[in-house]
Amino acid sequence: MPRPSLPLLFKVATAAVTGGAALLAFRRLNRDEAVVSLRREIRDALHLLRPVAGGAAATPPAVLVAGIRAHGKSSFVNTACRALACEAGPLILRAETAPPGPGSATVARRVVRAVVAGGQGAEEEEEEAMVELVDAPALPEAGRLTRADVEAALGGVGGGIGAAPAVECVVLVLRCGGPAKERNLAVRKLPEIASAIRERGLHLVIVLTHRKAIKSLKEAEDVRREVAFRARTDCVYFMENYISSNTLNIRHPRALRNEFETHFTVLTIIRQCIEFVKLYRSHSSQKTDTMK
Ligand SMILES: Nc1nc2c(ncn2[C@@H]2O[C@H](COP(=O)(O)OP(=O)(O)O)[C@@H](O)[C@H]2O)c(=O)[nH]1
Ligand SMILES: [Mg+2]
Repeated sequence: MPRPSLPLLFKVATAAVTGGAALLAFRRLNRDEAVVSLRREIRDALHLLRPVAGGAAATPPAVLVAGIRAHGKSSFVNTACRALACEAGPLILRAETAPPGPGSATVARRVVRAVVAGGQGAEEEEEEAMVELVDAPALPEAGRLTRADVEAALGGVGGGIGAAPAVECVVLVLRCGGPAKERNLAVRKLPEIASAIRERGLHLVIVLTHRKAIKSLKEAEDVRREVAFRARTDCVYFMENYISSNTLNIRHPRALRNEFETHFTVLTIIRQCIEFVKLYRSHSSQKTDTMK
């Protein structure tokens, strides 16, 4: 049998490389489009959100980001801000984070306004859309955590100049990496935490950070099932936050690469929160109507 000539082999190899590159470019385009359309959906949902009972039309939804110290609450806030604002380049911290160890960077309740970037090439002047993320001081360690701590974290009714807004939805941040004993202890507290949140008429979303620490699909499914069962919710997401140590460079801050998984997950979580806020507002206004 005659051996294929070298130019033919070269042509086949070039065609294979070009085909592979085209497939990769197509996949990247599809992913970019998915993120852009999710962000557009968030903007539309925010514009359609009904006002707080008796409030101004433009009140942004207030989402409490709660959880135990060093589980990634502030990092979640920073990740959400980056994805909503469609930022590239170095990671900008809106909420201060601290490396693992004693002491937390978040000592006071802080409201971070996450602005949603406008549509690409949108000609007309669009109203600004934003979500208020409340970065709360940490809940005590799982072993000492009580229902009263959760109730205190949810705060009062809000209002007043400079006061944190009243919470309308809760994102509960839980680290899925790290010592399994610590995680199991926190997971066992979930029924108590979830019921304190629900008693306030609030919905909750659970975010399992440090996703890359989960080694197998089976482990992920086991953790997800356990968390969903204990907290009685299917709103459970795995996420790898953007963190500043990934941009460490001895000469200058390095640009952080945006990841499709992180962007898409955090935007999905925010979209879900807006839906829960919508439910919460319509329920509160029904209650106000029946009391009249
Ligand atoms: N690898 C990894 N590190 C994370 C993640 N989220 C947070 N961290 C790191 O965990 C530490 C504590 O995070 P921080 O957001 O300050 O926790 P907080 O106390 O709950 O607000 C910081 O060093 C972060 O860089 C994550 O998803 N993956
Ligand atoms: Mg913090």
